[in-house]
Amino acid sequence: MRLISDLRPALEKQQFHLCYQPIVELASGRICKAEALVRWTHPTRGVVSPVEFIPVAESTGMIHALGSWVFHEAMHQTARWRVHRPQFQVSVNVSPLQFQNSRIDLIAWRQHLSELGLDGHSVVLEITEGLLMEAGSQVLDQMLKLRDAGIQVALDDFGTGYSSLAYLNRFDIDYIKIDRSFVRDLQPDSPELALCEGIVMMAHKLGLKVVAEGIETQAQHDLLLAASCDYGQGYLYARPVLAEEFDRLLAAEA
Ligand code: G
Ligand code: G
Ligand code: MN
Ligand code: NA
Repeated sequence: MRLISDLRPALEKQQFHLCYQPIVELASGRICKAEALVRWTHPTRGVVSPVEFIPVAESTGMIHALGSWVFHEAMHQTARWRVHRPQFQVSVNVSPLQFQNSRIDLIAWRQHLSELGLDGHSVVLEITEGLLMEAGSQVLDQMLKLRDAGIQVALDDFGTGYSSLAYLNRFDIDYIKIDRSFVRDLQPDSPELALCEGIVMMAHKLGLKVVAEGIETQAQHDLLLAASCDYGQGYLYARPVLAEEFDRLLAAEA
């Protein structure tokens, strides 16, 4: 497949960029965080989804360089947004492979944060259950070091993997992101609502905050707010947008 050979020089050729999707506080409706989502503009195919190229980047080992680039780029933006909103957080997705063999260059990441005048709380790393499932001592060790730097962790796509509940206890996690498959079918008295309510109740008892993903309708927003869910993300508020467009979203509510 051509993607493999085209992906290799893509970083150098500056073919990647980030989009940001707002995460709103459900109670106030205000944007308080953003999720960074990487995009690749292929010279002939146009914008390629990360669903297609992240697995390629993982299998070729390029995910390490790409992951570092995403982190640096996202933190650069975060520093800009925190000038006006000191509590603003940006979350970045990390591949499980970045944790294996201690491949995340924590020293470089911490140095970059301090150069930008950012504390660790500026960033949330979104990880999937797959990482925790296979977690050996190296993964745990990296997670502890990240947390020492103040970096927070969100469990992404929650509810789609196996035995999620055990991980909540074993790992130091700050946020749960309820997978959008639960949000899609939310109705009053639906099993999905019961699940969301249960997840929120459990999370709060464990001291975690909850983000619901894929909110597309006001009815879904209202049900999640009534279920005491903390934050929401989805097309109802905004699609993932370029940083300049995100600036306008922030300015519009200021
Ligand atoms: O952006 P989009 O909505 O198409 O995202 C599709 C998938 O790609 C999501 O599961 C998301 O977590 C993943 N993804 C987006 N950006 C990144 C990234 O920078 N690194 C990794 N590892 N995954 C990403
Ligand atoms: O796996 P992860 O949660 O990182 O994936 C984020 C993905 O969800 C991105 O591809 C983003 O474009 C997509 N997304 C964000 N909001 C919505 C939404 O309201 N509906 C749907 N169907 N997808 C969404
Ligand atoms: Mn995510
Ligand atoms: Na998700």
